[in-house]
Amino acid sequence: MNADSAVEALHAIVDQRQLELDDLVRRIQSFAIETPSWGYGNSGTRFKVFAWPGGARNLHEKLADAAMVHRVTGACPTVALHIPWDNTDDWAAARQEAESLGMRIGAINPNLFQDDEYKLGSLTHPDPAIRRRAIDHVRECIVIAQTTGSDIISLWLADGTNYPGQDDLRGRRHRLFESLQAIYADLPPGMRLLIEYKFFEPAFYSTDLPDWGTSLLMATKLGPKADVLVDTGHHPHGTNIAQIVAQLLDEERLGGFHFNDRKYADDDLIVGSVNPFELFCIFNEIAGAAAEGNSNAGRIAYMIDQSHNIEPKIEAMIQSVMNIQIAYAKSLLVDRAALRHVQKAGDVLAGYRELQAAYETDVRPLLAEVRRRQGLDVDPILALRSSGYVAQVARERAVAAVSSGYPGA
Ligand code: RM4
Ligand code: MN
Ligand code: MN
Repeated sequence: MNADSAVEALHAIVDQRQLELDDLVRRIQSFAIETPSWGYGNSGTRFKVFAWPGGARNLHEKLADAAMVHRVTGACPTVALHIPWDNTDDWAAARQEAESLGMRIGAINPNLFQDDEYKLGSLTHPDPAIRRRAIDHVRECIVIAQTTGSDIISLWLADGTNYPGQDDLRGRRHRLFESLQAIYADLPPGMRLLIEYKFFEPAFYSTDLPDWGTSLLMATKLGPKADVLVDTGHHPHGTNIAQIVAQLLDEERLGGFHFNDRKYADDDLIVGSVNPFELFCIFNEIAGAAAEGNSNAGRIAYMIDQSHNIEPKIEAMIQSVMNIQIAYAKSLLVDRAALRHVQKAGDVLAGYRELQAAYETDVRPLLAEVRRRQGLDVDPILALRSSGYVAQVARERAVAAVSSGYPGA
């Protein structure tokens, strides 16, 4: 399809659905996606970390890269931080620096997995002194969030066991809840605790927060300031993530996402690169709930969680943002009235075909229009490439020293 016929096809579907182009554009323009500071620095696999020329080495450089992504996409005004990876001794200054770049600090991610003390767990550790240390670290993150103007603490635990019998599973569960209660009690008004889950890795027998059900139980027991965070790379194969999203929306406990894609495990690949239809189905659930007035649908933190291995880091982030926007835009095109009608009639195929009609629509002309109206280049990747930014940071920043995860390598 050439560009003109794609525009015509788009207008046809917008008219047919009785959608207003201006309204669609506004909704896409107000859809914000948070990028992670850790996606701009060097990262890799346990085999090798390839140093990227210009890879961000500190908070200043990560903020600058995130600001560049926002400049070309117009969609990424916040950046998530990971503590202590992004530590600084002056958080008020960091906030100002972000603001001077037109950015805000987003979710604060405590790190409860890289200290020697955490070998047997952090919030679930058998030793109360180590649990206390982990709780104190999250408290420190709450203070950082307050100083930087962030309202989200995003918690992921590596806690678990490697062998049956290594620890008491119910005992760990009790310790987890008690630790979470201590953290929850410290949340200032307006701040939310997002509880992420992952079914495996680094623990191999049991993980203390393995699935959405456990996160939801903890959040429900804690109170209204706790919600569930869905990382799209954290489920066993075959899991229906869209259905999890539907359930969390229905319980009004969907706090946010960590978007990434994967072929095998927690691969942290460019969002929508492997399974764009799954991404669309997730957004279809959100758009469907929003159309019915579900209040949770309007307060979801859309965040990317990627760590790049061989991809150009800033481009990979921009491509992820574009792919998320595509899935979101398509979900807005679903004819909800027609869908309800055929579902009620029990017409199995017709329901699928309603989704397919939206999914197969080329929304790139729509996104081009969105960007044109924002004064942006219609292709953010090309905008980055022609800006000279990547070459400039490659010149200015020394190549960071990186290591392999394996001893002696
Ligand atoms: C985990 C999880 C967390 C992220 C860490 C680094 O797999 O996705 O969100 O902070 O990796
Ligand atoms: Mn994550
Ligand atoms: Mn992950």
